[in-house]
Amino acid sequence: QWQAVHNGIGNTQYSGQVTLSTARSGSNYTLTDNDRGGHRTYNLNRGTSGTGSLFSQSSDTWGNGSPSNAATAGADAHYGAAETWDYYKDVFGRSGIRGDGRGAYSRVHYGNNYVNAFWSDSCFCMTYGDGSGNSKPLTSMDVAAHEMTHGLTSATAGLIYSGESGGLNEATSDILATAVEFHAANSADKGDYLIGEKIDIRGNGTPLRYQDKPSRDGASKDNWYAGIGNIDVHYSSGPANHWFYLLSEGSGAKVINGVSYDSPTADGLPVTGIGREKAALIWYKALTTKFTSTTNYASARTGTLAVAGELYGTDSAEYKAVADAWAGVAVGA
Ligand code: ASN
Ligand code: ZN
Ligand code: CA
Repeated sequence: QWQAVHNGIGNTQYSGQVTLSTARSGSNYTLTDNDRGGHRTYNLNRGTSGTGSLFSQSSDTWGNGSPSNAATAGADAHYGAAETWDYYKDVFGRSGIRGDGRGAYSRVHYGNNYVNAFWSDSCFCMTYGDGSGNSKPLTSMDVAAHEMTHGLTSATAGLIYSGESGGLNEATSDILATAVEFHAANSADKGDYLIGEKIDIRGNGTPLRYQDKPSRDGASKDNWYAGIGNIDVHYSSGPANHWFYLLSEGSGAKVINGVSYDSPTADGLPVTGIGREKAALIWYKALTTKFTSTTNYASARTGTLAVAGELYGTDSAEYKAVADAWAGVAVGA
């Protein structure tokens, strides 16, 4: 059924003032995005089951930038879902997480002081806690894109969430989270190679993860080693995140959007970057055409090299950079 799309205004906590696609229902507006498969955003109001209530109000201006206003987290989540949809569509020609034109839905204000966010295949939805003190909801754009990308991985390669495939599953979510953030070109949330830099999950202002040198978080691994499959998937993601940074930007020190990076290589040899767009495209095509549920680091190398060969040729600079970046994270031939 056809419903006119309205341009609401979102006053988000993390991404400034943004445009939100909304719909009209009787005398109210709702957070329903009919530009993007009917994606809806719901308020759990600290509940932990069901959908709570669809955000609905007489004004089409949502939130005020403060977490004490319930619609603020709704605006952030609705925005993050829209930017992720647009990135998949604009860059990969993919219509939604499952490629079928259908929007997922978001639930915010899950539980009390809940410091996490998660994707669920069974509800085809993502869920966000309000964070510590219910004041740092986990609704930043990169976290939204990370969670939605778990849905994409599940619908495609199906990388099992343990062992090396689990690390690759986590890295896929971080890689596309970064790609979405840069693509959005939001002046209040500029692109970076950091994950969760807005949500202050550690309480000291540092991000959750770093892609230039994953060990900056104190736990993630920069390079592959035998046995990396035995650590938490959020740490075994390190080498693939590091590979993505090296392939995008190259090795060495660099400042991007005011953030300083320094990416060393495992073999001490330099890597020349090919740009983030090509790096993300290679990963996406490998995810959707080469990877399977049991892909490990060695087969991720093989799969991404095969994609680079198909896209750019085996004599190309891109093919060489993919190989060099894997060598740079100690994944060899
Ligand atoms: N936020 C976490 C993640 O997406 C939830 C989990 O551990 N699955 O990785
Ligand atoms: Zn994850
Ligand atoms: Ca980020």
